[in-house]
Amino acid sequence: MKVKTVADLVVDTLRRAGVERVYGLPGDSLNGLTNVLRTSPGVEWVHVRHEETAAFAAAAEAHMTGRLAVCAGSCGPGNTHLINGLFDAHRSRVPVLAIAAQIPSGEIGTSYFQETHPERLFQECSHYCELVSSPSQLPRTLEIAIRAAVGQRGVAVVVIPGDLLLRAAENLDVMAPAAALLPPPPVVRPADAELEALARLLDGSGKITLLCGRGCTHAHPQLMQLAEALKSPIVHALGGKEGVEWDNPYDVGMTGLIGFSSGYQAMMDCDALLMLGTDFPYRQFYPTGARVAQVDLRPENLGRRTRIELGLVGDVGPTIEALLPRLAARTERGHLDACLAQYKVARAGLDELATGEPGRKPIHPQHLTRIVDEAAADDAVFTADVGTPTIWAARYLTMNGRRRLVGSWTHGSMANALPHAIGIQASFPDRQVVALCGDGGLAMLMGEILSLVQLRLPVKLVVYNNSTLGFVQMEMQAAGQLDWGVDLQNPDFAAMARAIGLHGVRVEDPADLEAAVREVLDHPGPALLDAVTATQELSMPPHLAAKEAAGFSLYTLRALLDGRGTELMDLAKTNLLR
Ligand SMILES: Cc1ncc(C[n+]2csc(CCOP(=O)(O)OP(=O)(O)O)c2C)c(N)n1
Ligand SMILES: [Mg+2]
Repeated sequence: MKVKTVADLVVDTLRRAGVERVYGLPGDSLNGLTNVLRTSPGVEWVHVRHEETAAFAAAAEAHMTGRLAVCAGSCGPGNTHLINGLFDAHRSRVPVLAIAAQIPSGEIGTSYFQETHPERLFQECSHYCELVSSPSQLPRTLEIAIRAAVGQRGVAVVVIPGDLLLRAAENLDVMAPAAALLPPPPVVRPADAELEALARLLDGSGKITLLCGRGCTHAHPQLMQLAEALKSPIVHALGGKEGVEWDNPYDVGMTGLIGFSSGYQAMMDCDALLMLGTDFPYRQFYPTGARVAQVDLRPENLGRRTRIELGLVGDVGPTIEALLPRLAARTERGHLDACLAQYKVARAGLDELATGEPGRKPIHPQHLTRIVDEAAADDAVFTADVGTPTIWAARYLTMNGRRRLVGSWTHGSMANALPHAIGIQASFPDRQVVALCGDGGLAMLMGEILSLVQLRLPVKLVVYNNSTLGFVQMEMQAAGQLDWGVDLQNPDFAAMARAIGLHGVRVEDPADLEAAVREVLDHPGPALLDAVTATQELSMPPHLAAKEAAGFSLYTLRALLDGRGTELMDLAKTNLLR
């Protein structure tokens, strides 16, 4: 009988944990593992071109399924490349296990070729991060890592020297059965006394607004009941969009730098703000005069963004269920109706921007996103690059409880859309996956377009080809600086895609936009839409602070002094003369 190696044991354990694929790139130190994956049924090796993609892909798979996803990198640079994607996974609180191969065990500490110390490097982006030094250590170390990633929802890293992977496995009798490997999520609700205190705070307050984040994802029905009982408008943070915005008669939009004025106003005009499953970070968008209560599963999140009067530890759904019977139902809906009316105005203003006139180039990104939204499948999965594609996704994609939206909302890393899409399409081969890519973001991990063809992943890439690092350009302008160092000299992305083996379409005229979008979305294989969009598109915060307004006039003055009148005309034409 074949002797079980440590690598066999790793793959066995992954299979027991329900893992179906490992994203990565091989290397000498990882060969023991890839060699087992080559022949083992049930766990697939997904070969990408950059390890950062492997980590992003695993993060997106974990986001979609809620289950453990796995990536792997070879020693030194191979696993160092994982780091940014692991930060994204960890900060998005999705369960990802990273297997970081290490140099030969006998060489550790000698400054050997490719030597790094992943057990130190990955500390900050993981709940658990350990070096395996002997075969007898492996079963428990790997199982602890899996439980940490799943139970605490985040990243765990197991560092294994390449030679160890090839050694005979020991200590197999300690291995946990499948049922004992994955900690099931508990039901967490606050104690009765705290629920009473929250009910008293709410009953004693006039206008109440709810701020909802990603912690509300599975609590849609309870949230509707709470908003009805309190007659409260619901504002959401970006992480809440997937789970909160759809089929929601209390929705008044988002707040924050990329939100709408109505979301901002609903927060500012309330007497009490109830934060539910959100760690929305921007302090300047919280009300100053309101009483604030917060419910979060993680105690460390309580009160760290704004001063709170009451903080409760609990899951949003069960907490609302336990709270509802303690609340006095209201009939007065003045605050809710005023916020809904403002939302209607804000929404109409945004919808007005999502249009284009035939023959009038360039295409507005809002128009592009609206058409993509209309043409995409009822259960499409969208990813959006950090940069302005995130803004357009937040404002123009319609969620419905079946569609999903994945992004780098917390870590805020560029270049996430394509690698996230790879993880989603690999794990959901039959769903339509649409990546909204910046031209800067796409270029950053552009090698992965090759993976779409090689792995036969029919991802649809929509490129917002605005020839600039647009979001940063806008930040510079808002700070009163001249935008500088943001220009992108781009190829014809559609021609490039065709050369690689994708279906590529370039569109410049709004008249051709809808047909182009449908052509790309309807294509059975991977496809890319190169949409030439406006370079100077403003996406102002919902409430332009005096500081930013002053910044803009300063920018205008500087640009004129710098002889950049044409660019200013473009900015005015794009944003004012529409
Ligand atoms: C890895 C990384 N580098 C830099 C940044 C800072 N940054 C945020 S958005 C952005 C520009 C994105 O440009 P592009 O992808 O072209 O999208 P656009 O905003 O133009 O639509 C930059 C440089 C970041 N968030 N992540
Ligand atoms: Mg750009």
